[in-house]
Amino acid sequence: MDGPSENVRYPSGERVPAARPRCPVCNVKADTNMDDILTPQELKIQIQQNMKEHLEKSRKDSNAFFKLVDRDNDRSIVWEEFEPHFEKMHAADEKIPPTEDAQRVEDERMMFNRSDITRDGRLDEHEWHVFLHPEYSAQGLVDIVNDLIILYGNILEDPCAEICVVK
Ligand SMILES: [Ca+2]
Ligand SMILES: [Ca+2]
Repeated sequence: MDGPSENVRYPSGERVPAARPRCPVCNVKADTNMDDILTPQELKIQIQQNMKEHLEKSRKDSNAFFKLVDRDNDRSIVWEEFEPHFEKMHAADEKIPPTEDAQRVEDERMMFNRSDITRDGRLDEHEWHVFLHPEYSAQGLVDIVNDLIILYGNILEDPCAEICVVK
């Protein structure tokens, strides 16, 4: 802890309180006045900046991925164009190849169709971004919350379900 020792006293004799402990992450750019203390306002500004940067990066990445997946260059992606990429996207973090897991394919297809805001069976660049990053869409957030409610509702109804989810 930095700050005055117990021997530091005001002229009145009252002990000067020790400074707050240094924030271990205060050397980050969020501490705009460099006082080693993050105020709620500094933190809020940094979080907003991080979200903006993440959104810009995710848009850039999804636009590059869009061009790769859109084989016929018609500026829209149908499920059949995406499906060959599905396994590659998730192969590293799953024991069973995702395309061999019928439930996994069904869930992914549901997410694909859910992102098709215009309901024309194809994802344009905006819909594609919503598909890859539902957290940036109001409807995507609602869908995520509803999925969690259903998931945890099922767990509460079936005491065995939690064990199954952990596996
Ligand atoms: Ca296409
Ligand atoms: Ca569409």
